Amino acid sequence: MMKLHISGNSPYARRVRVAVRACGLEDQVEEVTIKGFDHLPSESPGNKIPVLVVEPGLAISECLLISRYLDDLAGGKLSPTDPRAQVKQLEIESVASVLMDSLFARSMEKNQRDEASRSVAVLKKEADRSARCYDRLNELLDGASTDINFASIAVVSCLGYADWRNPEDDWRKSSPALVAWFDKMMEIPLFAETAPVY
Ligand SMILES: N[C@@H](CCC(=O)N[C@@H](CS)C(=O)NCC(=O)O)C(=O)O
Repeated sequence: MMKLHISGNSPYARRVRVAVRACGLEDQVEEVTIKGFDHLPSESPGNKIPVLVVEPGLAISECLLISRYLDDLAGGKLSPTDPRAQVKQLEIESVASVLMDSLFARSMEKNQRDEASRSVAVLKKEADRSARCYDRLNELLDGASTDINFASIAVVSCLGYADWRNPEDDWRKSSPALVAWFDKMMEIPLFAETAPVY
């Protein structure tokens, strides 16, 4: 059994947790909730989650790489085969990846630094970056299907994280098409059951 080390509210881990379910690999991947960053497996030199320990001494980190590996094992369910559709999905997934990093960077700046050492310039730069990403996702997901794929997994995971850690973004206000799409996605059990709890 492979072991996927996670924390319940991590948006990066959520991408993999959804991929495991969408690929039907629950019987091959055990989720292990970390007890803290001092307790990560030795196979994770970066000391970040998610990390997938495939077997003792052999592990993959980075949510994108872990998800691709699992999807390959499952025979490729999460990416379209049509080249044009593939590019469109990669665009969506890439914008969502940038947004996730931007949300996470701001969350770290706000929650892991005392007020005196917080950088207003970094917070502003990242808030502007996030705003541009919401706008683009609002265009890209306008009328989109509710298919489960790498792109939709990435977008749902970062919007769920934004609601928790960056509620001041109020992305729903300026992104009506994204709201309509996100609300439909959240009716799908694998998204509902992996949502952050706070
Ligand atoms: N690029 C990594 C980012 C993973 C990441 O930053 N995870 C956070 C938890 S949400 C973490 O482990 N943070 C610990 C740290 O920054 O030291 C990925 O895509 O998986």
